[in-house]
Amino acid sequence: MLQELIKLEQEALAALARAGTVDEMDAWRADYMGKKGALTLLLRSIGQLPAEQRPAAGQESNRVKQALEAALEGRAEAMKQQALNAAMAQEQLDVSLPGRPVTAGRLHVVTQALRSIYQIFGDMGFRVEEWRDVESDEFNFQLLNMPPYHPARDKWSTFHTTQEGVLLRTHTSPGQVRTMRKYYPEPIRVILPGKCYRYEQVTARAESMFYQVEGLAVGENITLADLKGVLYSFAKRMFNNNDIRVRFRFDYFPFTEPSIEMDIECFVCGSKGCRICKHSGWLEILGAGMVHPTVLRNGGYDPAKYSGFAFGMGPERIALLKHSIDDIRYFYANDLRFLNQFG
Ligand code: FA5
Repeated sequence: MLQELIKLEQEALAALARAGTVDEMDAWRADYMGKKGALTLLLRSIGQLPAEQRPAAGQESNRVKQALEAALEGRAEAMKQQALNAAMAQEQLDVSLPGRPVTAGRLHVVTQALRSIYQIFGDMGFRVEEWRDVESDEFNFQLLNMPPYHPARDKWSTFHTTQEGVLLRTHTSPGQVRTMRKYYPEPIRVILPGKCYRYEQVTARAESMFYQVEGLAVGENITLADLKGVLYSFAKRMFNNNDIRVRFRFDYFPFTEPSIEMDIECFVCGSKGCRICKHSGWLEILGAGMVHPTVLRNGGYDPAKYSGFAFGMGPERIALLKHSIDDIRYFYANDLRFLNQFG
């Protein structure tokens, strides 16, 4: 028995030395130490030995078992070390390689224009308020003095949704009544930036998705002169030019009375006429007017006591002018060669 144990030990150690992979080591463990392994079977047979031989055989078999377990552990450790050394040799860090440049992001040119607008109106005491892109027909049209079938609705080619009375806002003006209802009876001075959507032909000066910044002031004794003063100060600061030429012309909006639009001299062509200014030398950047009494009433303010002005400007149009860009479609075409030129 003792001879057999010693023979088994030598054989097992030799086999272990040949095992070069984890699978081979698992097979070795099954061959010798598993349920039907050679050592296990030998240990089981000790019970059948004559009583006087059993203690010596038991002792020796324990020693062999421990020796094999220790050998297995040592072999596993050696293999781990080998794998680590191989990996380290292969994956050496080459500190002389140049690093990959980190490309810094920048603000989109329209975001820059929006932030300048917030800054300028912020300095004049206007706070920023945001409303929803998906609007109701009620706020986009009805409360702005455009009941169903009002012909002025045609001015805003609309994306309707499959849900009756729900649409993508065509302008930021629905925020006027929402803001009045929120702040009544406080005086109001807010700007309402956000995206607008129009189902119209995309051209060099018109996108189907674009930003507007609405402005609204409501209080006592607010006049058209206040509106013109605010817009003119804005234009001077936005274009960094105290001598900037602007012009106000009468316009029509159902929700303002009187209504005006503000044009700025076209910097793109130096007022000579180009496709951006439709060859007129002027570019319309906003519509505005005195808040219509019906709209004031819809917002909760009594037109006998309160008055107000409102305007809606297009930051993309302002960015076109500011940077002498001749096509609005560049803004959202996501061409970095264009966008990287700003900021
Ligand atoms: C309006 O949308 C009115 N809600 C503006 C307003 C507000 C009037 C408050 C009175 C009181 P209009 O459709 O003209 O008006 O658009 C206003 C501005 O948004 C335009 O001057 C222009 O700068 C910009 N804009 C309009 N349509 C587009 C478009 N398709 N692409 C880019 N900018 C546009």
